[in-house]
Amino acid sequence: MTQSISQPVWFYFGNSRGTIYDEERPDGIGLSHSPALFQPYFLKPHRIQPEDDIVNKIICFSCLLGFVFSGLTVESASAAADKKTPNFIVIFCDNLGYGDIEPFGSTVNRTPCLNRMAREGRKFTHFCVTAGVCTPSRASIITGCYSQRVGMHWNPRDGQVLRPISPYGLNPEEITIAEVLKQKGYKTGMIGKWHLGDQAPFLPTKQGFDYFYGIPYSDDMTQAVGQRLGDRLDGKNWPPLPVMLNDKVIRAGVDRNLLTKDYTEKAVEFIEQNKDQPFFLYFPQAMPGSTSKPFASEAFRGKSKSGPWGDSIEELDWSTGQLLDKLVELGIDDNTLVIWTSDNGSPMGKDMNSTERGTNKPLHGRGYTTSEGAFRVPTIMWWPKHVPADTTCTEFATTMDLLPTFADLAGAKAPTDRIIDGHDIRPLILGEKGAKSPYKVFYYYAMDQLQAVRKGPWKLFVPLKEFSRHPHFKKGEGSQPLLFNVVTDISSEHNVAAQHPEIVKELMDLAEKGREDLGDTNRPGANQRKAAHIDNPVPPTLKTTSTK
Ligand SMILES: [Ca+2]
Repeated sequence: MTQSISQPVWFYFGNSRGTIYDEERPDGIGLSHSPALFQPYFLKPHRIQPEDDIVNKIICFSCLLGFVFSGLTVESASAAADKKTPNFIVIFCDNLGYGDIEPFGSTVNRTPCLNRMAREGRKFTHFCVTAGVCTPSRASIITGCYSQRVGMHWNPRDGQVLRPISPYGLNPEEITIAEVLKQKGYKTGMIGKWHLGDQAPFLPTKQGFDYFYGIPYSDDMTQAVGQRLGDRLDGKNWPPLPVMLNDKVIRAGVDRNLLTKDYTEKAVEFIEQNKDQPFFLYFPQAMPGSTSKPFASEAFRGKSKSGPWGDSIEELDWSTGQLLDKLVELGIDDNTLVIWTSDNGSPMGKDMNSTERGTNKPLHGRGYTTSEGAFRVPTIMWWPKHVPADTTCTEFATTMDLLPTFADLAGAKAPTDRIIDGHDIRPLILGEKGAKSPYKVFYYYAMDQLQAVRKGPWKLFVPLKEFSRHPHFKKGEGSQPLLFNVVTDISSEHNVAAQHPEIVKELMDLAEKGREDLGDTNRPGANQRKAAHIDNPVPPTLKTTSTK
């Protein structure tokens, strides 16, 4: 006999010390609470001076690779690069839910290009991100680590996602996918939403990217929102949305309706320019994003069956088609692995049956939580003649796996001087017979709080005395252990904790190991690293970035 768990109804815009951010609700709960109230554990930030950055990087790479990392070395590596070394394109949508596209069951949004991508490629149905929100999820995909590992899960100024003019950023000492691939002479580009630090030492160009075009944070963090915040979060100094080219702001303010179109044109250009050498394009799209009414260009606006949310998704679909078509046209399609996924599940509307703010169905729960709907993201991999066409991988894998997998495919070395949480999932991507998930355990954190653990098909929500947000319990009531078989019970409806005490115990023990390693509320983990911090952050504007 199983106990049925109902979906709690709660207000979906904010949480107590998080940053669920919506431009229409600048007074969202997340912005009004002092983080100090919760006394969370926070690592003392590593302070760096901007000019130390390059030195740090050189030291770091020298240790790792055993040679001095210089322009000349990269040049030689490039010349020697094996022509067969694959290109990598990672398309990372924002807040797009599991059920928002046709290959994963949408019946409202038309996604012909993604249908084609799935038909010619491989769907991953148990592919997870490491956080229900932007910044920590992005820290993981780029470093191959839990955000708690690299200190990007929370900070006392911003909460769980960075806001403009934050003194915090991904530590330049962390090694990103771009830096790993630079070992092999890859040309590395990033187009879109960064959200791992808007200050000069934290920009993509300081994390291994040769080229950056986009906005250093979320496009919903506009000057108008900042004005409404006033002194809070330095809101009154938030600049017009800074569109950056490499280290410089080149436009102050942007028509957000044109973001997908603009980013797509830049991505196609990047592919054309680098077609004759191995390249890595990290393409974090801005849409559908954190606003209740996402943006789309005129060709898509008002055209879908699910309002602005659907319009933006249909334009993202078009965008993907443009890239795939370009690869085919240039004859490099069978030498390019394209991965399409999302940074976390959709927030969903007040009415969980509506698709007006996306849907994670048939998975349980909203984005911004530790639900399956927040963590499991619709993922398609495409690499003609390599990734088996029209197949599905049901094994568990995560965004943390991209770094070690790309390193392996490129013949580069993943870092060995530090813990990397991801695994090489090449056998899963290539559809090798009998390939299994390399994960012995996976942890679901909400900021610094461990809420759930997965092993095999089992996901256990550990009991908690208090929490700021929970996908199955209301705030203030505490939580009981819940055990779901997330493979057979796709909607997490049947708590079978009472039937499987031995599995509950095993997962509770694994939870404790996770806490020792990655920490928990008011408890540091033994193997956490630090975010970086600078003392005097400045708004990124045309003026502040015009001179060095
Ligand atoms: Ca997001």
